[in-house]
Amino acid sequence: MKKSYGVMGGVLAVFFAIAGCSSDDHSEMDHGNNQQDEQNEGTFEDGKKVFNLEVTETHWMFNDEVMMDAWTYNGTLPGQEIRVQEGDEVVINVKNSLNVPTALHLHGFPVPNEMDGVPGVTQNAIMPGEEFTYEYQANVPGTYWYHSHQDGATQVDRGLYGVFIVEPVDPESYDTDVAIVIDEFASMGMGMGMDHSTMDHGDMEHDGNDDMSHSEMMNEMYDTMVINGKADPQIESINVVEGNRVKLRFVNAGLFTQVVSIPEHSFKITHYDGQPVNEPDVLQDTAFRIAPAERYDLEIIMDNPGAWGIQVFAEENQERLQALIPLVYEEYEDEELQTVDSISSFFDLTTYGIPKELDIGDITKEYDMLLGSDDGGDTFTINGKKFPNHEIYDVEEGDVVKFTIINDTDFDHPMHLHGDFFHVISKGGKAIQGSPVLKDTLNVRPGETYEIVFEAKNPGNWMFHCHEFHHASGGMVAEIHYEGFELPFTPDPNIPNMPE
Ligand SMILES: [Cu+2]
Repeated sequence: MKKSYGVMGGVLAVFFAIAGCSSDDHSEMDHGNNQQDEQNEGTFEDGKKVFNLEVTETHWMFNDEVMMDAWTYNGTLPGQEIRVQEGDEVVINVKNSLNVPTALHLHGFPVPNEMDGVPGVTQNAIMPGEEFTYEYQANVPGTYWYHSHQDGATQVDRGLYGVFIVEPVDPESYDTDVAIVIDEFASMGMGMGMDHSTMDHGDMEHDGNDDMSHSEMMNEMYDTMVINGKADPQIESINVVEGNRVKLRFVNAGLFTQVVSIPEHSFKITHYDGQPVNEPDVLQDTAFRIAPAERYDLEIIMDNPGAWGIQVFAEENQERLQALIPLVYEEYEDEELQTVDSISSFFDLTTYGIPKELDIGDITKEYDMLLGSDDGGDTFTINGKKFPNHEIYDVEEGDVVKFTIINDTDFDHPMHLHGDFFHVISKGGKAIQGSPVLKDTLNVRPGETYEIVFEAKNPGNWMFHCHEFHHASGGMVAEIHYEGFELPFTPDPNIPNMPE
């Protein structure tokens, strides 16, 4: 199968050489009946919803040929989806059965600081054989994800992630409501699994690849797109019936900015990072970018029967990282997947939806966040500083804090603030024209400038870092410190905490 794409008037050829997309290869995923198998049901104890996650090494097959000695939660990749109801008291017991320390971060969800799961910042890492209990109240509905925050460049890459969904008290009804978790795998030494610790930033400077930039190396290594833990031709099919109302929750758990396009159906983007868009417009023939750690919820009415392939490809590594996610109507199971011929436009969150007044106070503090790189891609800085001698932004509870984020590098930086959402108020000096944009992760592309505002109402020490983990381990980490906040734990010098 070969397709060419005209992108924004330019000529850009993308070759989809996806072998065996005939339907006999479609794995069946009946979301009506089998969802139970994919969810961690948890148990009710003392009025709380309790989930147990054991972190183990697991022999994981992406398809019949590509495998990895993965690190997993309860033996699956991704970890089983955790779904709770708004208002639930949630308890997650994490048992570390690896031989390295780990920790669990609930990404995007505003947790109490001591539950944030960041080793060295909010807790000591969970040592091998040890357990840690996380407890939260699920009071903000949305699509989130959980992942390790210890040595993320190794641990998340190796499979330590899963989806966490908080259903609103009054949920909309969908015939299918499914998460699509995008990731990528470096299959070098196919069939052997790869020692991802070789991707560790420190090693790279000493392994004789000095003439190769970090991003070039990344593009060389990562060659397998992984969707919900599976690679072509075993990417699971989303099976639908004409007239269905479908909710797709896209989550990027990987390291590349991905482009997603929905073929021959109109759709709405209803949520950014789990938070609702005000009066979303109907989109068609519009691809959207999803950067590492971002989430986009889509609503699609199934009104065009066929066997469709939702396209996903890494913008900077199209040759190697591309996939089709089968979206197949009943009666079309045996057909070859059809996909879009060209991408005519890209989604723009600055003009999407309808404006609505923001209920935030006057700005009390302003900070700059200059994203830099001294050497073109090996070390990364914020305001010229790099972890562990990083920028600390001081705030007081009640502050309304504006950050001006400027990307002075050649790379995308999906910047993630822990502990709270922020409002994106302008891009390139121009105010947001559409719906308010409330996010926890904002992809700042080369040359871009954004202003964001957050209300300081969740005391703690919170990381604010790039979610391309290699950039974080290369230094792109800052912290927000609330005045007067006392560290909720005593750092143990014998525990190798690696928050970045
Ligand atoms: Cu970055």
